[in-house]
Amino acid sequence: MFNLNCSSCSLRLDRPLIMGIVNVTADSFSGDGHARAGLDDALRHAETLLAEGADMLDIGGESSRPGSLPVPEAEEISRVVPLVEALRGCGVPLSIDTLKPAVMRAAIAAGADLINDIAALQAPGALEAVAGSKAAVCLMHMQGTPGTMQAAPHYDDVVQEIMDFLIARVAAAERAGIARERIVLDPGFGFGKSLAHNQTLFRALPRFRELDLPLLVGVSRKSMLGQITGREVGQRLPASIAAAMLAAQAGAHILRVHDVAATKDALAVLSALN
Ligand code: 8Y4
Repeated sequence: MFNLNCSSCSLRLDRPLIMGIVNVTADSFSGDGHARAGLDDALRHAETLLAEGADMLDIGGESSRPGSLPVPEAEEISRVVPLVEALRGCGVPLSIDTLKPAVMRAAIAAGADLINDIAALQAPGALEAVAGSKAAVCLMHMQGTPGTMQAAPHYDDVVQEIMDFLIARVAAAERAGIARERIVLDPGFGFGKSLAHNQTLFRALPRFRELDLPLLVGVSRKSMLGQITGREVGQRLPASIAAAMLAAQAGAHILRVHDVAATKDALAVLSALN
């Protein structure tokens, strides 16, 4: 059984945990022209996910979706830090989805427990930002960058290359002073991968357990599920649940999902009937 050491917590990973996704965007305008604070929307959404039984929250101030553009560092900090301040003490660990060291430092100072970095701490200063704290980190594989990664993904051996990458990033993290007890790994579904790559990777999930670290899997609503079902993003709940349950059966320790209540029910059935 794995234990994950976060800033203020030691997470038991003896059953699949649900990480609920909270995106905080720029202040938007509602249909009637009134300003609606991105922060208020995000806070209400976080409270819904907590009521639904999320085991942790993943707060993101920059979209990592294919084709998305970077957000300036100061803007990302001004989106994420107030949310961390408002949610710290909510009873579950707070994860921050960022690849920027300055955002990591600010979020950790505000009370974040885990850094979820789709670039696996490769940005200059990122290893040091986490090493100088007690936060946990999720090291994810991505080929390319969010802007271009889906253009022409290529691998000779997708499973081996991703395992080798993750092994190298764990070594770099340990050299920087991040203990293994603080590390989670993620093959990064959809990040520079064709449907065939995602399928090969998914079927190989049991092999990632050989790395002897906890695994996080994020497939919720992703385009691979759209390719399989022909459904638009808003109609991918059944597909997301099926994929999350398969990931749980394959040994995933943390499931990153949009739909916490549905995932929680499905996990209850999985655990009661398998
Ligand atoms: C609809 C909604 C379609 C969202 C696509 C998406 C992962 C992650 C993302 C993941 C880890 C996303 C930040 C992509 N995916 N972090 N982040 N693992 N660790 N796309 O798989 O949700 S964002």
